[in-house]
Amino acid sequence: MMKKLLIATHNADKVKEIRGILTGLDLNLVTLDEAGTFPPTVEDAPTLQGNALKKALEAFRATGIPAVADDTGLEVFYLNDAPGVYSSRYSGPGATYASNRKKLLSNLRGVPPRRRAAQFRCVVAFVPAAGVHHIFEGKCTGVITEKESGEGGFGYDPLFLPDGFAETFGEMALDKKNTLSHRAHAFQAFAEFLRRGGW
Ligand code: ITT
Repeated sequence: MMKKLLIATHNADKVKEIRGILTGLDLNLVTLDEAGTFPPTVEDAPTLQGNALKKALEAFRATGIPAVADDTGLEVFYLNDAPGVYSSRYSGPGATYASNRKKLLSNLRGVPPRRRAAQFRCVVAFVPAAGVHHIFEGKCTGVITEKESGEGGFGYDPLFLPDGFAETFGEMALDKKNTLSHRAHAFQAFAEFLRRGGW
């Protein structure tokens, strides 16, 4: 029988990417919305790993289904790695993708391209059973552009130019982002663990 795996995120953009990365694995993927209703995880851990694990654990406890979650942060070196673990709430209560991008651009106003280096870091936590967890990590380095380009992707994508490429994640086809992104690397490591019989 196909194994059931819960994708423990409320972010539909992430679900789309994770489904794309995990295609080809013999898994029955279910989303939080399909698994029932329970309170969202309060992401109050000080690290990406802490929040990823909290999301996966709470989803597993609420549903009994083996659960995987990711917590992702954009680390801008000029800003001492901010917004980092606060990426989703960077512009304060009621933050949106657009207001977060605006705040990032304003905090980098006048900073030249060579000092705009950044990386996305994605930590994946997998809870297959009570008392067991596994952690996987992926990153993608690049530069924060001076203006938004592209309508694709989500979050900070229109401002992130991955190293070695001429288009931002916002301009890039999803299939392509899914071969080189932080999330792709982290979930490919998870997929490799599954293929080797880790679960
Ligand atoms: P869940 O916790 O339900 O998974 P979330 O959107 O809150 O959803 P995170 O805490 O990991 O997820 O989000 C961090 C923020 O970082 C997210 O809201 C986006 O603004 C941004 N982000 C995450 N992954 C990204 C990506 O691949 N490209 C661009 N921005 C991304």
